[in-house]
Amino acid sequence: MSRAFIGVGSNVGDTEETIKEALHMLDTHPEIRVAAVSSLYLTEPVGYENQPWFSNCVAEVETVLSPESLLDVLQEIENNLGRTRTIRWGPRTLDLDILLFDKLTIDSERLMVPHPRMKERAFVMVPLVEIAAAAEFPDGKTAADIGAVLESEKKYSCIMKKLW
Ligand code: A4P
Ligand code: MG
Repeated sequence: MSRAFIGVGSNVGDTEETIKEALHMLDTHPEIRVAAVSSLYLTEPVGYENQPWFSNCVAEVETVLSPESLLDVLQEIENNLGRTRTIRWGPRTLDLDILLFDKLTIDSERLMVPHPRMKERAFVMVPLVEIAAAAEFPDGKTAADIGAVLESEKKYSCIMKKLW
């Protein structure tokens, strides 16, 4: 059994409903169990700024799937929930990213774990620290360690509002 963390984001349509539905689909998958979900945060868009604010949360899952098979499931859920995306970092109905998968480092064309941009992103790190401050990266650093770096760089307090 592996433990993974999934970053969940949405900024098109009824974001809260979409995210609830996505978490339900994950949890009802026979080979995935959702063990914890963070608060839902309303966050300022990062990267491409001329778009609506995002709803973001992080889910901890237990799974017997390989990382690649977990990614297949995430992409199927994104497609089922009608994801439309035309601009990189632009608006999307649903984005499901694998943040961490056990303590593995994966660097393939299809999958990079830990997610390459997560350490600089408060919309990922704040919810991750909330549910799993002790979660370890492959180098042994914890989510709390990375969160503390963001905080010291004053990036931790990007505008965020708790929705749940
Ligand atoms: N891929 C590689 N590694 C992974 C991984 N760890 N998890 C590949 C999931 N997918 C991974 O992803 C493109 C390809 O990345 C996939 O086919 C997969 O093989 P995508 O989701 O279709 O494309 P994208 O959304 O443009 O890229 P990505 O990487 O999801 O974007 P980011 O970097 O996550 O940025 N601001 C706020 N406030 N909140 C947000 O949630 N999200 C983004 C998206 C930008 N700004 C945001 C937010
Ligand atoms: Mg993605």
